[in-house]
Amino acid sequence: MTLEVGVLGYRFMGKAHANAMARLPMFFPDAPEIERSVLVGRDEEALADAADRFGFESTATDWRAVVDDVDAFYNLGPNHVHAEPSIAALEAGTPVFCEKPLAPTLEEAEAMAETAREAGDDVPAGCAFNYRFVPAIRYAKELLEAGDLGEIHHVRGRYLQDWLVDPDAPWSWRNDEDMAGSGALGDLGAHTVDLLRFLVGDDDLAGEIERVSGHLGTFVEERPVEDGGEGGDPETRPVTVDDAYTAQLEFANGALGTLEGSRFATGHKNDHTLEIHGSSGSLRFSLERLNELEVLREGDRGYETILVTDEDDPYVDHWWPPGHVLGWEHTFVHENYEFLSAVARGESFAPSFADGLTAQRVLDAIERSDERGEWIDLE
Ligand code: SOE
Repeated sequence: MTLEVGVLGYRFMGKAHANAMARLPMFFPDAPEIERSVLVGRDEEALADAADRFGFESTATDWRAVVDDVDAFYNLGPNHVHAEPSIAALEAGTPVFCEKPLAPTLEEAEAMAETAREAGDDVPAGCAFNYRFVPAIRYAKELLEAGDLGEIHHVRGRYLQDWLVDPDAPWSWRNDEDMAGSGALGDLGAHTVDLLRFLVGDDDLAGEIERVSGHLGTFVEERPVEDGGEGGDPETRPVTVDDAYTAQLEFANGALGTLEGSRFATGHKNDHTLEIHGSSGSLRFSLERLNELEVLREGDRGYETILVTDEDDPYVDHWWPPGHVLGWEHTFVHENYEFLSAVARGESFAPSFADGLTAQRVLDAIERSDERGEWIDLE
């Protein structure tokens, strides 16, 4: 059976997922057969152009006409359009793959996760945390699960970008609380929180995050609107989200965590780093060197850099011979392979909407902590 896929959104994430779908038959021959059936957006001209480039059969300007007509619905729009179409699709029994963060607000994320729960495990509802699908991250998880790092004491995650450090960088929906929910916290922090949960969240490692203390900052309060204010002063709009955040965490086993995310980290373009220290070892990962994992085992005097590109490393056998490195776009191929395979089998998929909600609870608590100036306990 060919799965018909409908996709809402044709910009950055639309392109990343469409590229992934196009790669599947060539590199993952056991993936289900799919048709890039319909691309959804509002601007008809831009949509038609994207559909043509991304290999979609048709276009639609209203997601309502699509959600119960396809075998899988991808919600890749801005955060404020995550909830309504995703809920409608799940209520129609259509599996959903939704970009992160799951929603702009905790209330919407709760409603989405509840609808996913009601739809049942045979209707997969996935939250597209693509960094779980980096081979080196999978390798790190294997080491952690095998107990190679021992008892986890410290967890550190930083996600640094710099695309807003210029005060004249244009305003976008990502600067607006109603549309985005939060700024660096939701956009970048969601990835970091999810990855740390993925790696050390099991009860026999650090467990879930139980307490947080957060601090949010906005450095530029308004930004020019692109192509706005013809003839006079440029039109500006207020920035109503954080430009950067920091947080401290306490995990169920007592491990301490520190997080940081910024759009103002001059010189850092997409720099996501994790460090974990356990009683018998440590590991380090950097997205800028995503084919590598640095591991230090008990007794070592320094980190060993492991090139995670062997044919028995996670996902690598689908691509090139050992040592022929992979990139950021491959993470989307891997997550699409897993999600669409779950759809074809009618089985659950992880990261799920429940995972998206758990990350959102942490982010929400970080924000509340900042507002109240106190630590917040998670239930
Ligand atoms: C922009 O900050 C962005 O594209 C995020 O939205 C993505 O999730 C991240 O992977 C790269 O940066």
